[in-house]
Amino acid sequence: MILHGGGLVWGFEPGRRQRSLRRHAAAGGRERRAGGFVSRRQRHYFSSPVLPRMSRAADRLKLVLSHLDRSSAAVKASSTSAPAVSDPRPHTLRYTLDTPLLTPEQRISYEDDGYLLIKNLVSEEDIERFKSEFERVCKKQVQIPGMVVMRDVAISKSEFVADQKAVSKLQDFQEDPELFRYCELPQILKYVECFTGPNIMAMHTMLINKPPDAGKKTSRHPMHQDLHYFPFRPADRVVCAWTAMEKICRQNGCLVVLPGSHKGTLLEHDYPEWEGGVNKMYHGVRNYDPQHPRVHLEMEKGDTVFFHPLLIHGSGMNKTKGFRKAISCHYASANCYYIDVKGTTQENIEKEVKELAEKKYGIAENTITFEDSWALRGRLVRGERVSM
Ligand SMILES: O=C(O)CCC(=O)C(=O)O
Repeated sequence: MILHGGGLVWGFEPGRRQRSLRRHAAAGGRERRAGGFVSRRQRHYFSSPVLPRMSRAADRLKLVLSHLDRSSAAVKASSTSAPAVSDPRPHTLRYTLDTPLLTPEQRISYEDDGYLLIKNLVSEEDIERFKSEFERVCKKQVQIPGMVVMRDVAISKSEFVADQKAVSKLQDFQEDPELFRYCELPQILKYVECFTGPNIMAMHTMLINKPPDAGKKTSRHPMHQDLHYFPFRPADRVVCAWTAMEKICRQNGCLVVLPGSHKGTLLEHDYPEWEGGVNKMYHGVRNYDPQHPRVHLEMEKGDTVFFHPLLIHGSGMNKTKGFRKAISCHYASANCYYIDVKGTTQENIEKEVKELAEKKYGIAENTITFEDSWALRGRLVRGERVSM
């Protein structure tokens, strides 16, 4: 799209594009989902491998949309609240795929910022069911093979009660049919597909029960990139879905993201040197720009954020007396491939994961690889298990 002589003109079919944008605006974005807004030609435009002037075009499209008369509900429902980090270089649309679901604004938002927040995606009823199952696990009424029940470093050393209040996270719930329903929710998968493509593996599952901070700031999650934990690529075909199980705000420790950081590389991670201690496996990114703009993702129950595995993110301290719950799954395209992390910044996490897996499965040293530990956990949720 080129702003030309004060008017809005696309590189092709200018008049049609202009009318189309206005129609879209008048319909508050809904027309897009019916397939009417993005024509086949426009879809082709968005999927072209090289899009010169894309950065400028993206900014201009945002500007135009923000000036058109759109209903505020549509804006809230379709986009993120993050300010875009603008990249002056021309670049390709590489992080999102050509599917009919995402609006142009949503695609551009994910491309620029590395995350996309969708309001009200998971129902109250489903969330209550996940909460009930979480309680059953905490009370040991169900035992799930392979599931890791983690405790906050401050709480596990105290005299804290032995029910769900002692549990800060469930990890690897892929064998729990009730919790795993989250990973198979069609409304989640239809978004996931926009990043992974049609063959989808659920690779990593978590239910996070961030406890009230016991005064040592250990309820914080250090800033990190999830790719640090994953020996599979390409990173752009991996995405996390993270759903708020209640209202999540700065007080109870919402997610904090550095928009645009997904465009960087995987950085070195290690345990942060926190006075009060740090939770097991909570590695933090070593060197990132402390001046990089931050966005606190305040979310309502059922809201879901999808984010790229290179996006630098973490979560704050829970300063309330309640537990802050969220459920998440990392998905990867089943066409991804495993890499050898020897000689890379991921060696430290490989070592730790292998040791943990050996302990968990009661097996001898060096009988399980980093790759095995993921291949064992991964479950196909849609399409065909090609290479994962
Ligand atoms: O839910 C949170 O507090 C942060 C979770 C997170 O970033 C992670 O486990 O990778």
